[in-house]
Amino acid sequence: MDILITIWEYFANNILQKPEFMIGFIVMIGYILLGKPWYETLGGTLKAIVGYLILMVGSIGLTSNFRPVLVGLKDRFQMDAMVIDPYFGQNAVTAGVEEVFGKGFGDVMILLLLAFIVNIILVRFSKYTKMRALFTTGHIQVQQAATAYWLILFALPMLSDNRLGLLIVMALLLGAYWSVGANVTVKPCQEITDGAGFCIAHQQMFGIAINYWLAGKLFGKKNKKQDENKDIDDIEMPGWMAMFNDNMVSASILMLAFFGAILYILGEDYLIQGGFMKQGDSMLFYVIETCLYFAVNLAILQLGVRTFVAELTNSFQGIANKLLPGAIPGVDCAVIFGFGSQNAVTLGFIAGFFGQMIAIAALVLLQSPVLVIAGFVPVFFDNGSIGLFVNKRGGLKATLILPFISGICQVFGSAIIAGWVGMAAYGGYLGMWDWAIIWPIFTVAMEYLSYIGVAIILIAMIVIPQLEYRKDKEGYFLITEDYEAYKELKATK
Ligand code: ASC
Repeated sequence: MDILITIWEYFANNILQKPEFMIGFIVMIGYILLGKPWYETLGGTLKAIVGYLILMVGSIGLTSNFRPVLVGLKDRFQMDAMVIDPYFGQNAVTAGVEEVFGKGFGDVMILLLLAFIVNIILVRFSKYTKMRALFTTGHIQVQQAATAYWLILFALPMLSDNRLGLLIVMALLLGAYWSVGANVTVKPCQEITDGAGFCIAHQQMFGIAINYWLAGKLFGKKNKKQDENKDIDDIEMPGWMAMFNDNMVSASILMLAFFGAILYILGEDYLIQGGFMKQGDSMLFYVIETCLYFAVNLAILQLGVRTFVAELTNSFQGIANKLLPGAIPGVDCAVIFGFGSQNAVTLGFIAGFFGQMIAIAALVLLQSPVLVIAGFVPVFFDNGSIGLFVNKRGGLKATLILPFISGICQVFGSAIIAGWVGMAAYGGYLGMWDWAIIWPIFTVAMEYLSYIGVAIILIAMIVIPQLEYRKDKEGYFLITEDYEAYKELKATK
């Protein structure tokens, strides 16, 4: 038994939690199952790993460039506030969980194993469960497990002395959330990517599905003449504004206007003290460089996506043919930035940021006991991807309005839940869409209905894919198995 645990821990530490190697591992297994020669298998695996590493250079570049700037607002205005960001959320759990509940969370590896098994079983029996998505983003699962641990212990304190019970509740809740959440993004992702064959396994899966649905309902393209309902990339800008059609130019200008303003609010003195800028450097050129890095990192991220997505989805045929029929891989939300309208990413991000700013101002004005500082990861990765999705169905209007509302919800939702469960006192909360809106609802259900609440959540999760399947029995599996045939099916209807 010990040896098995050691092997699993080695796998979980080095592969499962490192999405670049997890993707490489999946590609390798997929090509082996397809019977590809060793050199193609090796080549595909290496390309997938390199591609994912490139994506991470872009993603980490964005975060490390802009996170400190946003967090700086906290120090600059001497606010005692909690930062909504996965990294700060995880730190808060590490710092506080022992003090609050008298025990730390040492079972991450076992939990990951159990939840991964739950995910695989649910997908293996997709014929019955209708769940089609394999989660591949272990670094996200670890962050979520930490937050879920706190929320579950808070709501079900009797589990605190029952290690096995706690593990079972966590594995079931998280395993179901991962399987169902990724599954609800299957259709939006296939529609955006013209059937690229992946879905999202991240922190705003319900956020994407709900906003995509809302975009169709509220901003659907019924009136094609209206410019605001058009895909942003199809809007022809008049005269000099045509430069906004180039997404590198538009991202640079928007970031200069918007992030430039924030940098000036922080001020030269603060930036020098904080080590962002060197004494004697030009503030103007520091601002230009910092803001333009947004477009640079976005371009790197897209190169990474282009490098590995084809390898992943081609090789996954092997897994879908032999092991998990009808399944597709669930990947980081950043992967979607390789598709769709890039301008929608930037606009969604900025609209979300305005939403967050307004919500933060409201907390200050209302003298809320919990104040929030915007974290870069939720504000960009959530609202950028929501913007990209809703643009497809609702054009410019949807891209400005829905991420704006999401920004408001992220701040209020996080302030309420983190204040209530006591995480705010430790300086951070995960803050991503599903964790600001869906998991607080789960927590209320568990707090007030105890195990019945857990059962209700699980039943609701199990029912969601069934309802989706009922709505479109013919197309439901076709959409992942053969997107061209799916489109023909839809065209004939
Ligand atoms: C997160 C998180 C990250 C980013 C990254 C986006 O939620 O913890 O590091 O999003 O996955 O590419």
